[in-house]
Amino acid sequence: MKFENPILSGCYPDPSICRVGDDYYLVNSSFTYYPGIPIFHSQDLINWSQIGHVLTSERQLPLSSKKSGSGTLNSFTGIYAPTIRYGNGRFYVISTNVEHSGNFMVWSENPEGPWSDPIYLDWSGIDPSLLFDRDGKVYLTGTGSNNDEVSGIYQAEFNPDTGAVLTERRMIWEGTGGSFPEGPHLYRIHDRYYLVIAEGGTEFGHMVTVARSENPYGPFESCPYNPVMTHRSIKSPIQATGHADLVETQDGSWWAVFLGIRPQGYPFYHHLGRETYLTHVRWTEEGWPIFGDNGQVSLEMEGPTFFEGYREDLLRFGRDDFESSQLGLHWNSLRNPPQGSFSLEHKPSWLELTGTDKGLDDSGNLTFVGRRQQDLECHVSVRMDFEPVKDGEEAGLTAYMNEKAHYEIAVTRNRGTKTILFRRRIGSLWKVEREDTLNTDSVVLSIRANAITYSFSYTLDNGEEVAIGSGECFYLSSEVAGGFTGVYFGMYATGNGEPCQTPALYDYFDYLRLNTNE
Ligand code: 6LW
Repeated sequence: MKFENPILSGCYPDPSICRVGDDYYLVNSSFTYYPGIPIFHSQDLINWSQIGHVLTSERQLPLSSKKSGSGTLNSFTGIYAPTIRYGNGRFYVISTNVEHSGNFMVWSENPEGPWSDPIYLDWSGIDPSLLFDRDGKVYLTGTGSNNDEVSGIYQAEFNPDTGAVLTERRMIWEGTGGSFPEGPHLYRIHDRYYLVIAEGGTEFGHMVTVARSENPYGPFESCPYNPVMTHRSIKSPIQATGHADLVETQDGSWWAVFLGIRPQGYPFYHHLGRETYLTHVRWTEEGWPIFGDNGQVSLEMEGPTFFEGYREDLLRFGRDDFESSQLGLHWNSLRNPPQGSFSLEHKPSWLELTGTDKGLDDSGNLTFVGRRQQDLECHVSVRMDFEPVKDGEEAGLTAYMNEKAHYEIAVTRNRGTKTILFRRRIGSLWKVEREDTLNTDSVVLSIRANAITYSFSYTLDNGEEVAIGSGECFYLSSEVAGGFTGVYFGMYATGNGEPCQTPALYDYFDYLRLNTNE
């Protein structure tokens, strides 16, 4: 049966997967979004339901910078590429908290969690991975670091119970000469060790390369037809394919999850971030892997034999009316949420956001609850009550790439008058494009997105909809805004330099997909 790529749309980069019996688990990078490292479950590799997050406390996920000293983390840092593995009756997730504590590991006997406190590792570089070998040995593999090491993939033996690195750190493969050899995973397949890595950087030159050896430390023989998967310089709606992780299914077939992008316009840009894709993997008689159709993948491909169709209950779209006492798993805050900044209890069935002094331009902990944009064409809207009592207090709805690239529609107070504004922030450019007086208590704020433009409007209690402005998706793309994330639609509140005295109340958040054929 055919399936559609990406299998996880929106900002779900650097996927890693493991199988336990008939159950598959998958994790992604989460940068400075909190909770961190979303974890998904599937039994067919196509229908994925989020079962939680791996990092759900500030102890596990401190998102204040240790290194920059500024105490804040910009959106390009935080949690990079995790790896999930199962061994010795435990699930392990190993990852990197960039700008904070570096490489760390957490474990749990239950993938839904709770996960352990982080075990910090004496290991440099990023993209750490684990192999639980048949002889009981465990290998820690990762990228080189800036400590004058030759660029390549490094490895040592590892104790997963203590986090101790047991042997010297050794370079095991430099790759095929592409830039940024990273995202390594070591596998024991049949009677060989296979090393799968990414090269070329995570943009349009991205590729997957493979090498193998009789020994976990090499020497590694490079696959004669590397890169085994890339879309560089080919005409495809999917680009930047790379950062793959292999999994063998219960029926003995092989599959790979990996990241890719769906660029728009020309010159190409992508604003949904790097998404999670799936492809079949076949093996040649000589024992080399063939990813997809000779290294290329499509938006529609043949699924595993045990995939029997899409589950309707997993579609995370439609209305969230905040009836539950917990926020849904698809919601994130930006960095650790300020104490008391949001509540689902103060006014049942409403989400209450109380702004701090931090705003959307800051790299600190602002009051923000958002979800990934997962479709190029979609319509999001919220109904909000907000009565600012001081000039500068603000609450609204934002299309947010990072602190230097966001558009928002917001209710505020300006010289004693309640107003509604549309503002664009693009790098060092910042402008309130329009500001109208607002004479109603509640208002519906909307963003309509297509592949080119975000259009903002508000609807008054009398049903009158007012278009207030628009912004190009291009300026919120990774190519312009930088970084490794994708656009989030976020509800936010801020006092713009001092805490808000009044909360903003959100009655519902609607996410409607407008063109499911995209
Ligand atoms: C990830 C690394 C990468 O750790 O970007 O470009 C980092 N490739 O593999 C964040 O996604």
